[in-house]
Amino acid sequence: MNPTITAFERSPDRGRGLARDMRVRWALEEVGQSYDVRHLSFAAMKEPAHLALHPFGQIPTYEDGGLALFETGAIVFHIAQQHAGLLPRDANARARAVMWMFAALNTVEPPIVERAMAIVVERGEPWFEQRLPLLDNNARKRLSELSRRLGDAEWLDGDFSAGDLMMANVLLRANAMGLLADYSNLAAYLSRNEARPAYRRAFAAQLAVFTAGQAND
Ligand code: GTB
Repeated sequence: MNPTITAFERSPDRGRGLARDMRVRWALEEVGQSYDVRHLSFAAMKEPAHLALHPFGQIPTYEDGGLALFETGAIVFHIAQQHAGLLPRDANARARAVMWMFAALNTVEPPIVERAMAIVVERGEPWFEQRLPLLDNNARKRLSELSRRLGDAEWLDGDFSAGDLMMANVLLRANAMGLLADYSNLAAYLSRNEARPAYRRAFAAQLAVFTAGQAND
């Protein structure tokens, strides 16, 4: 039986791959695991059946046999532990790849998402113009620190790993706001990730859902 993930029935990102099911799809594609997708409306995400799986009423979730998970960090880590290809065998290299997964989720993603959400939610508010430079600074600070560390390396630490997968997925959101324009190595790093066949398959799969939804309108 394939694992089943949940994703937006109609993603607000219009198929740009910014919703977080993308990172789970990509991980599954990297390890060659086929999967099924249950598409949910916003209303269905708040109903008891989904809340039993995800206490915060969000996507994605992951179900495989008797296991149900939410939180993309936990899901991608689980996939990476179950299959070869996303975490190095060497124990120290493996710990560093996991460190980069946490860095993506805990350190780099928050200021990027905070800026993105403010633009959507606070744009009409009187404080928005004053707050934006602060949010901008916070996001750019992290990006410049990451840029400095990456330098001209191909991947964050040795070979491609789940750390790169998670970091690149976070950078997608930064790139969608034009924030990578000042960091050519991060832009090139993101392009390298996007060129991976597994990424392209995952991207095409989520885009197809959006396109099919439009055709049914
Ligand atoms: N920490 C959780 C994880 O990593 O799994 C966060 C999950 C999450 O934020 N899920 C979002 C969700 O379900 C979808 S991905 N939101 C509905 C809700 O909370 O009610 C976030 C997202 C949404 C839209 C865009 N976009 O339009 O560009 C980008 C990202």
